[in-house]
Amino acid sequence: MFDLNKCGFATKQIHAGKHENAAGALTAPIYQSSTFEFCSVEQGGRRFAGQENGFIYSRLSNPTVNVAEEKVAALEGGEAALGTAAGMGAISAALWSSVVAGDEILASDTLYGCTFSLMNHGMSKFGVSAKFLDLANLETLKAALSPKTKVVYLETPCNPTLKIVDIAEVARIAHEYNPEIKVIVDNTFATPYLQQPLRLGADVVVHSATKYINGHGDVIAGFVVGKADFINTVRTFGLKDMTGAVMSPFDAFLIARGLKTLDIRMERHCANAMKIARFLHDHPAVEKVYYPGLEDFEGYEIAKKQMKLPGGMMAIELKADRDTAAAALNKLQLCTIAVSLGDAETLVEHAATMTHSTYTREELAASGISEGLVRISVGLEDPEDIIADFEQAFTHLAK
Ligand code: 7XF
Repeated sequence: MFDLNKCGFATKQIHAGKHENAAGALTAPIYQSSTFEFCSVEQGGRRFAGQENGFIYSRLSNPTVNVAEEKVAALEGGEAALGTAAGMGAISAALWSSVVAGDEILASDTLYGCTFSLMNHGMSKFGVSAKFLDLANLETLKAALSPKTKVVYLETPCNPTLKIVDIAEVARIAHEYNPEIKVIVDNTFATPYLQQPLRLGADVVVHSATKYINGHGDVIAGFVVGKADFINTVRTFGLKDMTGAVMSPFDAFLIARGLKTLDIRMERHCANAMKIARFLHDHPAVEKVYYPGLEDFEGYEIAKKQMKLPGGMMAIELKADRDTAAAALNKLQLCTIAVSLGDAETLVEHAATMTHSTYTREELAASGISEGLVRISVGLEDPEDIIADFEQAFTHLAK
């Protein structure tokens, strides 16, 4: 038998999750079915009791969703993966499967707005406390670990400031303190092509598959990846009972399709982003560029160590007041003003009033998210055209 485990990334993204079907279709069919037939009452009982493998009901598992799950598990180097209806579904199912009232989550101080809100405003109502720390500072982490700590949670590069956290060091420090602590990494910005947190010592990876994993801006979805035991708990408790946020078979089909080109897309996103970051860095209208591929970016060295390439995401601050900056960005013609990221189209958004509007002004300041921060998801267009669009929009700053 051909051993897919020994194959390269491109082979895995195409061939993992092979599915046998009666017609011999190359592409796994969309099993748009909520329930599955049992050949007898006894068989149904055995499946519910976990004594026999097989499908039961699509809130538990579904053959098309399994294809996407197997691809993501193979690409992240995890034993198993679980597909969910959204990135937030993955994060909430993973967290509710990891903590109980009285526990504490130590989280990075810069996170996607709804992840921050889930911990800060949501889970806190149920007796789970969250402390937000600068995890780029390992001494801060050491000082904060306590017997109550059950999860250390981070994004790297983080949304929206691209802050880089040293995954291997955070995992080492957390596990030295208590091997039971789950280090959960949101790998949405990097994707498994650029960074594989499980291989660096993290326990769990979560994804918003809405972004690069699917890559075509037509799906909301997520994944949890990790050890088979944990994924089974998330599937049978966090997903089945706590959130019900299951991935739809059609979305799984689109994701399995999108994943076949993940490496090629990421190479192009990164190549485009590097060119655009250099252009913005040298542009007189730009105050600051946040991009892990620029030598003067704070996390540059660690990004180089743990990422294959610096990614397709960046943020900028303009040398202009907020209204003038907004008026100039409104002149963009090729780039689209929209949240989300990782699509073929270049997307530009204002973090403080959009993706991170769940943060108060004080919380934004504490997280290093400036009021003027503009986030750019560099698309797959010709980089010269993206640059020309920013160039023409910036001419409106002077007026
Ligand atoms: O539930 P979703 O699929 O939208 O994923 C939530 C999520 C989780 N982790 C990270 C790092 C994310 O960036 C997201 C979603 N972020 C979008 C954005 O920042 O543009 C959401 C648009 S409001």
